[in-house]
Amino acid sequence: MGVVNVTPDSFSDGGRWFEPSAAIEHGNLLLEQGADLLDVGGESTRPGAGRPSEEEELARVIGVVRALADQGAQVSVDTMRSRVAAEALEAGAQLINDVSGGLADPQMAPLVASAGVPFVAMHWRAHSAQMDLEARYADVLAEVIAELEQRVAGLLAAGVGREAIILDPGFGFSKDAGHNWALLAGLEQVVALGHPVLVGTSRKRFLGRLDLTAGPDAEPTPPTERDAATAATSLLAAQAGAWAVRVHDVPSTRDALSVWDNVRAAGGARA
Ligand code: PMM
Repeated sequence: MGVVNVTPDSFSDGGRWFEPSAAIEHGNLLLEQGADLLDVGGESTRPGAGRPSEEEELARVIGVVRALADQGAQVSVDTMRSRVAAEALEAGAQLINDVSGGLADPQMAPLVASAGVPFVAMHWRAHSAQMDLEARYADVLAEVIAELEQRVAGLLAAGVGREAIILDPGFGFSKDAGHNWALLAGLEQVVALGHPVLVGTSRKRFLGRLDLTAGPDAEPTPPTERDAATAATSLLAAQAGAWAVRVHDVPSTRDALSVWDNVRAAGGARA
């Protein structure tokens, strides 16, 4: 899944594709580079970010979704708002990616139920302005799994089909670096819930601090220099059984996954 952020303020690619024509061009580049799915989003979810209005979010994403879908791309819409999701579906999106898993908008689950489309339910505790305050766990893996199970139960109760639900442990969302590493280490247990699992580690903060010997005040590497680390986490996610990885730089992750394909084809790796 290639990321098309139509935002002025994303942490990872800071407004580079904010103009619709630039976003569409970028989406086409990601497809050429081997993305199977394009995730179009108009709200930055970086920690501390404010929210755009619904009108602003619609203005950012709908034209881009329509243009890419009209060209035959598989498009997902990254939104927490049911109206944005509904209009994106009308414009040709085939999947809804909601980082709040339906918690931010009570109308989201009924929409997903009636539209019958695949829905990514990510582990989420609070909007960006508060999310770091909620990064408290006794056992992050067990709690994320329990909260994802609660989300599945809520979605099923709203009439969403079990087969429509894709889960995502929500790397970086109310998680500090240690929490993210623990989730990556235990990803197989998330996969064992029996739903397809989406993993979004791309360029996130914890990948900017890889040197275990560096002190807490060491300067992190800038987001655009985290693609090699992202390729490594993508490979680990694939090995743990993830269904898809959400990335900004497609070639580096594509190469990492091709390495795994080749090893598997040669019979040397666990499936
Ligand atoms: N991360 C971001 C945005 N959307 N969606 C899912 N399902 N999973 C994620 O981890 C995720 C997401 C934040 O990254 P960005 O600002 O670079 O898009």
